[in-house]
Amino acid sequence: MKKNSVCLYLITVPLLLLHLGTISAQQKTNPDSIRKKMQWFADAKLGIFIHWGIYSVNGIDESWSFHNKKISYENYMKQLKGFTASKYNPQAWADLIKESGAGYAVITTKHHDGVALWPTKQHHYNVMDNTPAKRDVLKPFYKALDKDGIRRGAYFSLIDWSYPDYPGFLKDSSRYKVSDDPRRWEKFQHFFQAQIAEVNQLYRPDLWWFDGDWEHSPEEWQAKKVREEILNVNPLAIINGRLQGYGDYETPEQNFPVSRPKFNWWELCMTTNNNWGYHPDDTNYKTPFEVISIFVDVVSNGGNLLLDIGPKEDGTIPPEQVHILRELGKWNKKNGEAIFGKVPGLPQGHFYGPTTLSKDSTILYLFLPGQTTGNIMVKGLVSTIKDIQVLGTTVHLKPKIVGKISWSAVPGLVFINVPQKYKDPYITVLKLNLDKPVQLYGGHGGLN
Ligand code: FHN
Repeated sequence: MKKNSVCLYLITVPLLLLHLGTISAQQKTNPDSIRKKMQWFADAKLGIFIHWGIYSVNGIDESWSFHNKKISYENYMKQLKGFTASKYNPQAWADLIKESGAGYAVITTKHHDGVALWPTKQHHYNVMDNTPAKRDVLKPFYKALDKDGIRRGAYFSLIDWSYPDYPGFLKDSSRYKVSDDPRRWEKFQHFFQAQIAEVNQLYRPDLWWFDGDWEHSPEEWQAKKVREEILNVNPLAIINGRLQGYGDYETPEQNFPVSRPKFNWWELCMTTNNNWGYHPDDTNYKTPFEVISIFVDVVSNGGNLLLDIGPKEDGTIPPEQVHILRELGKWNKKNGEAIFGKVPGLPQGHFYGPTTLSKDSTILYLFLPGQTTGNIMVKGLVSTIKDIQVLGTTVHLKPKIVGKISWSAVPGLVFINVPQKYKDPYITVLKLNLDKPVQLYGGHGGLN
């Protein structure tokens, strides 16, 4: 018998961190300098995104509908007269978000159409002065989030297609070029930065979610200064990666990464149907099962999910969206132990499905894709399994180790039989307690 050393790799948290690379959005931000403030975000895993604005009056594309000339600008702005917030119940919103299991919420303080949801002093459209809502709709929402212990996020569009000194307007026409009229651009710089300062002073968001940075360079946005001024007011504020290199984390949108992103922190923002804002003609809703599957996959790959809802102009949330959030919440209540405060799981190849680990990597969670029951298999698990529990139940299962050769250090295959009757209506989770931090065999088989 030849005694070869086996190819083992320990999955530990520090090792995972070593694998993380630098990325565009964090080029200017040293990951070590922000690691501490990012912890709540990394542990939260789920956020709820809210696109609420005058576009919900007609139920059309947020801002893009006039930019892309599906409606004239004049007719788009007529929606100001229909934004009532007449049934708005910010505490009910916060409670629903809490029920979903989310740890943070991000609301559109202002979209590309320039209409602010707070009473801006910058002489520009806002729901207090220009709509029948006639009030600051952000303040009571942030207060309700505070009450429920949910972190407060502020989406802020850098683009403002309504502001007379902003160059961009319609898809085929703009007002001017920055290089032709730098003074005019300076006016816009003062304006948008003053609005950011207002939001910062009024609500002190835990998280800034910028959007639209693609229209101008870091220098034109004065991105470094914008970051510094936010952090001067709240040094712990987190800034998303849409500030031309001055953000803290990456924000893939709608399209899901297949291989594990090498980002320090990332968040997939995704709609519940096909649109961000309220769109009654869009009935293409993801099912709770699809949303939970995507959520689990994101978390197992080290990311967060920012799941969007689009309330109506009166402040009610479409029932389909309420349903998705409630089902997600039910699942999280039962299975959330495998999600919140956990770290990405096994590298690909060990298990046909998503996995997560406890921070000390002595607990491995397996998510059974679809409603898989029957025999599942784990490959290359060197660590000994002390216990297997069907999460959210008192059921414990025994593994069967298959194909272990007594004199080889290569581990056998682990088979676990999961009876049909224990399956979760969405995704079943198995909790494997290991004898020590997880150790894996990553070789090519054979004798070593
Ligand atoms: O243009 C916007 C869009 O309307 C929506 O707000 C999304 C949300 O991430 N962001 C922009 C496109 O990237």
